Amino acid sequence: MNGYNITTLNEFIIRRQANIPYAKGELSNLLHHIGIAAKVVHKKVNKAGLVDVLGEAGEINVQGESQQKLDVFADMQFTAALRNSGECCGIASEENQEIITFDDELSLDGKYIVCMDPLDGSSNIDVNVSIGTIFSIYRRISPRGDKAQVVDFLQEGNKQIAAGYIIYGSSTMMVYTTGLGVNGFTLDTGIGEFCLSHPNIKTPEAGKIYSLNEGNYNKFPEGVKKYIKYCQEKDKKTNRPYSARYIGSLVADFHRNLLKGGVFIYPQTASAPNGKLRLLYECNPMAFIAEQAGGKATNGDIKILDIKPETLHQRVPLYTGSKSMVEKAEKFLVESKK
Ligand code: P6P
Repeated sequence: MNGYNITTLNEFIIRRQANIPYAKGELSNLLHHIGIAAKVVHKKVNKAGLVDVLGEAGEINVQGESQQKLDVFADMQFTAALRNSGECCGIASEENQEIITFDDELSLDGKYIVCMDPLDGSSNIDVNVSIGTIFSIYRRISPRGDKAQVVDFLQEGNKQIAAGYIIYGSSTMMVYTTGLGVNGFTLDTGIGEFCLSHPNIKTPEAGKIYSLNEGNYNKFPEGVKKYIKYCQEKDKKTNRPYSARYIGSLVADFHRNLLKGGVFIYPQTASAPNGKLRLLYECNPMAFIAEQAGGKATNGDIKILDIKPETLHQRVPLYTGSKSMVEKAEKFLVESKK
């Protein structure tokens, strides 16, 4: 703590490192570099309306989606920061079909790999809606000194060492966990530091917000349709139905529900049996955070963190948020299958 009664992200990381036996500072250094890239991307996102970064970069990413210029910029910034840290030997990014391996000597000896969505929700950039960066950190499996292998990235989510997101919204926040709870840091642009603003976040056991794209209603499983109707019924205690909130930006929808309580669902549909969201760099990091905050995250059946990934860009259905709300939705799914 400095004289101004502020705990910066770096102070927090270093203090927490002291609590982790045998921690030699590699993870701290990696998180520090992620923080640097977050500040650089914040600056660009914040000016998106002014500087010529709107509009498409003309490229198509592995999702078959046109890449917005900020997507490309964010991917480059986080890739550079992770390479510069010397702690990371490779990354899997939404923006690249294959893994990226870092071949310099320092990075080859790196202990960690990172899965990331450098700018999630980028279709919202041009309309000034909150967007985000999502990251997930694992210890590598392949021998240090060798190039990173795909096997390093196909680990269950319960093997994550750390996970977090940066939300570029009315303020820019970094929220992350290393398995010792969830903490949120707000960027103070006056001093250029992420400052601890949301210590030890716990998501409410129950909430009043349900969040999913009801435009897909006709394609939803019967159980999801029944859960939506349940949310719309009058609640006996408050005599009012739940509120429907859906921004269409995972980080923004997840963050609101994390703080206020609620459930976010991106279910399987007839046309997309595995839903839309990616296991490695969207669902696993969010699931780690949700569970660390006392919430829950499943694919409607099993815990997201227990799913063994088969491919880098694998999709899974996602039901996450307040524990009792996720379990209620799961109950409707089970009953509809009977
Ligand atoms: P839909 C953004 O493209 C994204 O990947 C997530 O951020 C968001 O939750 C989801 O897709 C929105 O998808 O089909 O509702 O527009």
